[in-house]
Amino acid sequence: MIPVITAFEKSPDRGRGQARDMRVRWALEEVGQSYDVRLVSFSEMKEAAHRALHPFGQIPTYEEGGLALFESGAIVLHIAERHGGLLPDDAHGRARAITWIFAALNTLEPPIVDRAIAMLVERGETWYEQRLPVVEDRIRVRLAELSSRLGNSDWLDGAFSAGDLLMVTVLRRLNGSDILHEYPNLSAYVARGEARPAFRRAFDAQLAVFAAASTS
Ligand code: GTB
Repeated sequence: MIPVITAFEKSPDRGRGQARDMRVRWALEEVGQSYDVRLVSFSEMKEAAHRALHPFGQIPTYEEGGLALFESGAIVLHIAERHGGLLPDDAHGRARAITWIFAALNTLEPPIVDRAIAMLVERGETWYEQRLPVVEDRIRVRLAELSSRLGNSDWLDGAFSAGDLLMVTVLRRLNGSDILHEYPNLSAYVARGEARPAFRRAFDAQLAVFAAASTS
C-alpha cells in the first residue's frame, strides 16, 4: 500500500523545503518507501474533507490503507517504526532516538517558530525591534546547549536516526539567518543532513511542486 501525504499546492516558502511535508518526504525517502502526494490549497485545507484527516486544517497528513495520521512528528515516528533505518534496534537506543524526536519538536522548535511568526506578523509593531532579540536569545540558549551535546559527533546519538532527521528540519528553519552560524558544529550538522541523498530527493520533489505551480 503506497502511502499518500498532503502538501501545499503552492508553498509560501517558494520551495525552500521549510513546510512540514518535507520531513515526512525525507523520512519516506530514507526508508525507501515510495509515496504519493495530494496537493491542497489553503481553502481546501479548511474544508470538511481535509479536516476529517487533520482536525486543525493543516498539512501534512498521511494515509496508508485504513490509517490516517496528522502531526509531522507522529508521522515520522510511524514511518521509522514500520521500516528499518531510522531507529536503532536496541530498546535503549530506540528510546533515546525517540527522546531526540521530542527534543526537536518540543524544546528546539517552539522558540524557532516563535521567531518565524514574529518576523511574519509582528514586524509592524512598535515593540518588534525590542522583542526580536529576546526571542533570538531564547533560541541561542537552546542552540548552545545542543551544540555542547553534539560536540564533534556526526549525529546526536550514534547512527543517523529519526531524531536527527527532525532536528535537522527544525534547525533548517534558521537558514537565511546568521544565528546557526554562531554554532559551527550545528551548521555542519545541518549541512550533513542536507547532503544525504534521501534529503536531496525529498527536497527536489517538493521544489518541483513549487516550480510547476509557478509556471501554471
Ligand atoms: N504541529 C503540526 C505538524 O508538525 O504537523 C504543524 C503543522 C503545520 O504547521 N502545518 C502548516 C500549515 O498547514 C504548514 S508547515 N499551515 C496552514 C494553516 O495552518 O492554515 C508550517 C510552515 C508554513 C510555511 C513555511 N514557510 O513559508 O517558510 C514554513 C513552515
